[in-house]
Parts: sequence; C-alpha cells; structure tokens
Amino acid sequence: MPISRRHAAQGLALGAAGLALAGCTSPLATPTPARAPTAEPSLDALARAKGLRFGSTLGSLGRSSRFHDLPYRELTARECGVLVAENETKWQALRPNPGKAYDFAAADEMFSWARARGMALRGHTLLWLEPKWLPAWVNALNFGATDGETARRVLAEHVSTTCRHFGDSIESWDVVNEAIAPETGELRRNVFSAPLGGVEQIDLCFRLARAHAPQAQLVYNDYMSWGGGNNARHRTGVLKLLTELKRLGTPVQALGIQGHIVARPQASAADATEWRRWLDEIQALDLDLLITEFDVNDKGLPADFAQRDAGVAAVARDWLDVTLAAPRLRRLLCWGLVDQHSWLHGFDPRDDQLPQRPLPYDDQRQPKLLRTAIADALRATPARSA
Ligand code: 9MR
Repeated sequence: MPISRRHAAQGLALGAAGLALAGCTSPLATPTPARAPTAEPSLDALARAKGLRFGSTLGSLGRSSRFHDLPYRELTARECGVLVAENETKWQALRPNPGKAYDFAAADEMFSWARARGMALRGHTLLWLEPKWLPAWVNALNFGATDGETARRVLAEHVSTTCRHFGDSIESWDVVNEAIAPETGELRRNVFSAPLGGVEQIDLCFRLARAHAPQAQLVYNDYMSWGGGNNARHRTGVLKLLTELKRLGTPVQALGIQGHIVARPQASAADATEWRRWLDEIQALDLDLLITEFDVNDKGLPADFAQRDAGVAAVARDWLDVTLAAPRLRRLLCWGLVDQHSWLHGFDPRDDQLPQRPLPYDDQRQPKLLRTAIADALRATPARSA
C-alpha cells in the first residue's frame, strides 16, 4: 500500500556525487563497491568518535522476519550501538485484542539479544496517533465527547503497562508518532480527540510516560523534512505543536526526525537554508534532536543500479550534512540496513517494478555508496561536547 502522502513534495538536492550520475551507463550494473565494512570502523564507532550513536531497526514479526535472518542481525550488531523495534513495541502488536493479555514476547526476544551485544534500546511508539495505525478495538471505542475519564483510562493503561514492562532498559521512547497531517499542518483526529482534545491527548501521553518511564528520553517523532509544499506545512505544524507542548509544560525532550528522504534531482540550496533555520527553531525550544528512521526512497532515480546508488548517496550526504550539523542531534538510526528488508518495497514500490535500493547494504550484504556517504557524513560532522 503506497503512502505517497509523505513523499509528495520532498524536493532534494543532488550534490557533487549526484552530478556524476550522467557518466554511468551500464544497465543495472553494480557500482564500484563502497569500502569493505570489515576493514573499517563500524558506523557506531564513527558516530561515537563525535559524541553520537548510530543504530538501526530490526523486526521479527511476519513472514520476512529480519531478526531471524542471522547474517543480517549480525551485520546489525556489527554496525550499530542502538536498536529500535520496527513494529514489535507498537500498540497494535502488543495488544491486538483487549480480551487478551499484552504480548511482549517478540520485543523481549529482540531486546535481550541486543542488550547482550551492548546495544542501547529505543521504544517506538506509545501512541501512533493516526487511526489506521491504532488497534481496531481502540478505534471502535465509543467514548462520546464527554467521557474523558474512560478515554484517559484507556491511554493510561496502555502507556503504564508498556513503560513498566520495559522499565529502564529503554533509553528513549517515541511517545507520540506522526500527530500532524502534512496536507494541512493541523493535528490529525482520532478516537481520543473528542473526549480529550488533540494537544491534550499528546500532553497526557508524555506525562504518563514521564511517570512510568522516568529514566527515558521522551520524544515526539514525525516525518517532516526539507522542501516546499506538504513538507513546509508539516514543519510549520510540528513547530506549532512543540511550541504549544512546551507552553503547557509537557515533558517532551526531543524531536525525532524520521528521515525517510526522497531522491529527486532538484537543486535545493534554499531548501537546505530553510531546513537549517527550522532545526534551529526546534532546538531553541530546548529540545534535542534525533534522526530515527533514515532511508532514501529512490523512485525518482533511473533504473541503472550504478546511477541510482550514486544518486541515493549524494542526496543522503547533502541531507545528512545539514541535519547532523545541528548541535543537539546525537542519534542517527537507519530504518534497516539491507535493501531487501526495506518497508518501501511494500509501501512505495518503484513504477518500473525494480526493487528500491534505499539502505546502506545491498541484498548480498555488500556495502553500497550510501554506507560510504553515511560514514563520510559522520566523519565530517562536528564533535559534540560530552
Ligand atoms: O516499517 C514498518 C512496517 O513494517 C509496518 O508495516 C508499518 C505499519 O506499522 O510501519 C512501518 O514503520 C513506520 C514507522 O513505524 C513510523 N514511521 C514510518 C515507518 C515506515 O512506514
């Protein structure tokens, strides 16, 4: 099911490497491999050298379990210092049926594996506000506009049960995910909007998370990026929401920038300037920043693998250079490491039916130019003070 909404207007830059696209001619050739990962420091080691951490996601649910692809998960352990579950800590996964107990087994298995390898954990997400990502039974609750007490109890049960289960093992929680509609810049509505209010349900979730996960960093996570159109409206809406939360004293501590960027050969010096200014405004609210779900949608690039990989790497480098330069940004997580396991195959396939190549490694687990771009961006970013 394509989610074109998020990709509508992400005009992105191609820097120097992107301009090299024109020279690539071999159809579907694999480009010169990026530097071998084994001879290189891991991405997390490069990140740590600058006071950041690098991480990625793994998932164990469904037919194509990434977690049970053993070479893939060892690659994840080699490159990463932080792990986030792709789906296993979402409300829908933990409690699809209100008549049954919470099921933490899938998340627990992945998290205990990650902790044994010294990885820090991120939780994603306590409230994915849009109705289509809430459990069907939650959407079906009929609170009525005045029954705030019951609505509050449902949210409180979910947030407290989930936070308490994971205790202080989770260093950072995406408390609320994707509350702003990019088409309008306004708050989305869900079953909690009438009885509790739009901003109020978000405020409540953060307060509950603070009470039940006192050690965790509390994050608002969304997919606004640079560029005009929907992205501009989305940025305005997110800034407005965070400003209002701060005014209310909501314990939000950081903005998670998902970073599902889209490769299109468009110049964007103005986009970069505007993005930098917006990141400054967010930090001026006394908020930290994280990149939580980085990948590059290559629908706008040619079929040829060499051209595509060069284009993806160039766009990534441009975006990462600007975004990583934000002084309060200390985490960079990819939404997967190997192309084969990307969500984009199902959600936003290419028009030519060829598989997307959005991640730092190809299906043979060989590093691509995107890995080089990420490594170089980490090398180039200023060091954060301790
Ligand atoms: O990658 C995830 C995919 O496997 C799930 O089917 C989908 C719905 O739960 O969510 C995807 O992850 C999303 C993340 O939770 C929030 N930001 C956007 C991600 C890609 O859609």
